[in-house]
Amino acid sequence: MARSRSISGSGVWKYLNPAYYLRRPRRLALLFFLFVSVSMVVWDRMNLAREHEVEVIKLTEEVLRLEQMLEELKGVGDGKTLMTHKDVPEDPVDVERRQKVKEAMIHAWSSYEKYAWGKDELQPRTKDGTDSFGGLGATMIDSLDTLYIMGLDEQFQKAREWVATSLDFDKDYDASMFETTIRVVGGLLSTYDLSGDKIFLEKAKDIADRLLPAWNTPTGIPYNIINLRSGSAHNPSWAAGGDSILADSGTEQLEFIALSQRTGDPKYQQKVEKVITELNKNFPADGLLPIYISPDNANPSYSTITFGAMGDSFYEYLLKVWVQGNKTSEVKLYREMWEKSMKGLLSLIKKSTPSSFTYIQEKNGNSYNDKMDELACFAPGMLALGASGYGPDEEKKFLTLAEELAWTCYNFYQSTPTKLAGENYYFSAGQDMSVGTSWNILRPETVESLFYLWRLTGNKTYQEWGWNIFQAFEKNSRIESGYVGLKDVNTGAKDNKMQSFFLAETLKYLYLLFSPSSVISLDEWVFNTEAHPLKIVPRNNDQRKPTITLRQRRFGGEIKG
Ligand code: DMJ
Repeated sequence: MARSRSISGSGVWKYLNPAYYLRRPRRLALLFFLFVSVSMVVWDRMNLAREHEVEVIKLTEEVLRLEQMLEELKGVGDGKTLMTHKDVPEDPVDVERRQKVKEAMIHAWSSYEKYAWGKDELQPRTKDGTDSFGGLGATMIDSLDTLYIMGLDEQFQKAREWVATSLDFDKDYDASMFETTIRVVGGLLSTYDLSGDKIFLEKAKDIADRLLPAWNTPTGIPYNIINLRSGSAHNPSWAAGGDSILADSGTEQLEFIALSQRTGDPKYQQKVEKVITELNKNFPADGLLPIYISPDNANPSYSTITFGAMGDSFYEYLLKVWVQGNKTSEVKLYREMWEKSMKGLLSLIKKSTPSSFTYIQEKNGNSYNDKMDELACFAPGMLALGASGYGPDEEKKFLTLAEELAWTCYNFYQSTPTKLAGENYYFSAGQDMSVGTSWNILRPETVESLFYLWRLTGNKTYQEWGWNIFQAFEKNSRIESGYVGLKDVNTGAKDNKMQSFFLAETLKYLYLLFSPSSVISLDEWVFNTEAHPLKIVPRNNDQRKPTITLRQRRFGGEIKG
């Protein structure tokens, strides 16, 4: 026993002794071979396990995606297709801020309800209403989708009853076809898309039919004023040489294309698309058009080139029709024209001194003007929305430009004693920006851009900036009977108008700034220039049949993400 123990003991130890192998090279080689083989098997197994893990993750993601699709399909017909469901936990700060914005909407709406029901706009200080748009209930219609999105059910139902029983477009009134389209046609169509309630589509068709004769000009570029009863149309007397205004003539495409899609009648789409093909005939290489265009021969007349007043939404709609048309080859022309215009926009970009604020100049002939309207603060949002259609380098360049311009626009607010922006700004060497026209009429453009930048970059800074602007409105513009603009952002002196776009746009964009991205997802909706979201549906050139049918959504609280 003692002997065998010592043999087996020395047998184990000798294999662990390196000298044993040095004396036997063949065994050393065998050992090395064994080591390499085992290592390869282990390495191979580990790789396989890793590949499996990746595969499992991919499959889990796919299952989640399919589950989500199933959820959405289950919602078809009860209005739930209008939103995407995602169980993402919400930041409690966002929830609280969203509530505050909703409360602001309740205050604005109940003031309108109390003092100006059915009128176009509320005059909060005199506690009455005024018909600034011919008595079309502009604030009522502009507010419908905001009420709906915020889940203000009772208010929405009461407004719906007014639309069904009291809204009458048969008015001997010379209306702006631009304002009437973006507020009334846009507001009604958006509410139809959200609710599926046919009354809104019927009314949208009624007013659009009254506007249609405005396009009966030698070129198809519309007259900008039209009598809602007689259909007689003309241009405003103050416009140069009886010309049409660029923004007023090129900002009906989204609404009228949407109307053709929803009614199955191509006539609306044909009228507005003709304007773009006409303007494209002599479209300059830099894509910049002066603000006055002849409806007789489509020639631009010597006038300002601007991304501010009277130019702005023409450029916005070139991009948005491309988005509305699912970015397909059928709407390629719009994207091409927009990209040309963005080349032109780059040629107007300048930096201030000493603080290097990026701004967009205006141009007249060959001379540049260091002035930027607050209205042009829609441009950062437009650039952010359009950036993803470029290749990676251009995308980055335009997104960076959007962020720089948003910083400038935010500073339009921050640089005044009330922290509310004036109407326009001048830039001069060594002095950065100074306010020109110093009123603030509750405009939305900067918060609109902050909304897009927040959605598209996920950078919470934009929410903070939006929150600061909201607080400045609360502090300076809120009074017991609604919200007013300021006559002067330096002194805080108040005016007497609650603009309808404050409820349509400013409060809606602020509300969405603190809502999950799935609420009115940018993949499914496109906002018109008055912030009325229109559902993106397949573009159909054969429009004999309606391309979408929506049933009415049961009301039950705010639209959830
Ligand atoms: C709104 O009617 C629209 O946003 C339009 O495009 C520009 N003017 C106002 C808001 O400032």
